[in-house]
Amino acid sequence: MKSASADTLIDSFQQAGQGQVFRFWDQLDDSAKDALIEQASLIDLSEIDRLSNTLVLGQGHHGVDLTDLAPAPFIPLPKSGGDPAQWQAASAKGEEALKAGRVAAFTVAGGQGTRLGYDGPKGTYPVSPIRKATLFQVFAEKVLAARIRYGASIPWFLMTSNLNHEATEAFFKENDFFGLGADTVHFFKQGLMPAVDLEGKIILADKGEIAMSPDGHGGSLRALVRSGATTKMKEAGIDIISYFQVDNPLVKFLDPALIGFHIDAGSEMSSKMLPKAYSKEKVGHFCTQRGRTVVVEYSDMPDELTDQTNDNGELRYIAGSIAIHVLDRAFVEGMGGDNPDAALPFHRADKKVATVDANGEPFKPETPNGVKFEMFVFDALPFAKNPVIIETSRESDFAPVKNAEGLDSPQTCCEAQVAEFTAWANAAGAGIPVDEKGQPSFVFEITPKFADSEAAFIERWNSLDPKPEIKEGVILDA
Ligand code: UD2
Repeated sequence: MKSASADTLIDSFQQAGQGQVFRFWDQLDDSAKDALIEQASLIDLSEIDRLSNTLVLGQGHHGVDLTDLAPAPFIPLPKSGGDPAQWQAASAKGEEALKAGRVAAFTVAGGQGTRLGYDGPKGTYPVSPIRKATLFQVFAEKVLAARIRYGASIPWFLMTSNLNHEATEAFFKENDFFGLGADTVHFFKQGLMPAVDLEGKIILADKGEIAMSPDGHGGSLRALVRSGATTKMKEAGIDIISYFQVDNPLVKFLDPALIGFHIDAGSEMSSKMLPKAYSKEKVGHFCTQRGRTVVVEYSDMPDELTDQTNDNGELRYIAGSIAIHVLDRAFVEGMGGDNPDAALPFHRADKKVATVDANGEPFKPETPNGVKFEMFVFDALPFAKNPVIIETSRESDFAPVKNAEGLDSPQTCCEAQVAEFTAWANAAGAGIPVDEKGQPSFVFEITPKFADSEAAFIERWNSLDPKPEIKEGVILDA
């Protein structure tokens, strides 16, 4: 027997034209019925209706507004003409905030990592050149290094999803939280959205299961609030959140310069940019639009804009977003609450969604049969007061692992790490010969516990007597 509330719920799905969700109801046992009702109760039918009408059945370039775009201004690095004194002052201000314990680290790690073809939470992927330390371990060691440098507790928040939450927590437990202390690492799950077919009908993954998937990294704003993470931060005196993605071991999060520029400008959300390596690089584009800062994702940016050049032949839309931000906690509280005027838009992603056929038999499509809805965190920028964008350099901030081979692969990521370690060692006078790409003829590793920046390396190196020989297989650790 169905309970009255199940009846009402099924009825509301039928009224909304989504009755197909309960197509196999009579074939389900009681526990499968309960599970389906629980899943269905999480769905906001009016939201799905609105998204289907606009993004699935509606016209337009995936709903992205491309009018009145211009390239966004940014603060250049000293090497690109920025003012060294301004950068120094910003770093000093950021260091003060870090020492005062105002900053938390925050990783979005809810994605599926499908392109890499790795079956497990992406953070558990081994990336470092010799130790094969995982992404999570590298980040943990960077958090530890920052704690020591700034003498602050610096908690670390990680957003997972129903796809990897348990496995992520278990991995940290197995590794004794990499020495961070279990009570200083906080995990919470992001929200889910149902996939719909090309007619806007919610898809069943199985007879009694709706095809649900994570709601995009923009869902982190809601999830930070709903999980109580922002409350925890407030209680700990934290007002700045250092946001980064799980796939990039080079990332300088807790970056004093970014934090300092952010504070100085009275900004609510600030970001790092990289000059795009080539016009079609798969990064978002920082733009302005009617006085606001926006990011237009590469897939939404038309060729005539990505390829446009200035008189000097440089790409006009040069500023690429590499998904490194700092956000004010109070801003996140405002964006992640229930205020409909501060809600992130959803984007459409066409995907192959495994489902069941009319007889309830599993069906794996060969072409995209469904649409997933995702929010992007950079869509918070137009809501933010005084957003600041600062330049960073690829060699010291960006070498993501996204694909199994080729660009942004484990191999390119490993090379980038070795090139950075070599640059640090050579800045300290190690004299390692390199090729034109900055690669030495051998592979070695510097752990974040030994040094996490050029300045830290030089200090550490100068304190060593005798100095170790840097050669194939060497690991400079702790
Ligand atoms: C992202 C940016 C792109 C550029 C690039 C840099 C978007 C849409 N694009 O591209 O502009 O900055 O990164 O590397 O952001 N995630 C979640 N939950 C989700 C979906 C994703 O936590 O529901 C996390 C995921 O675990 C990863 C990050 O968000 O840490 C990026 O996700 P992605 O791999 O889908 O982004 P990508 O490479 O398309």
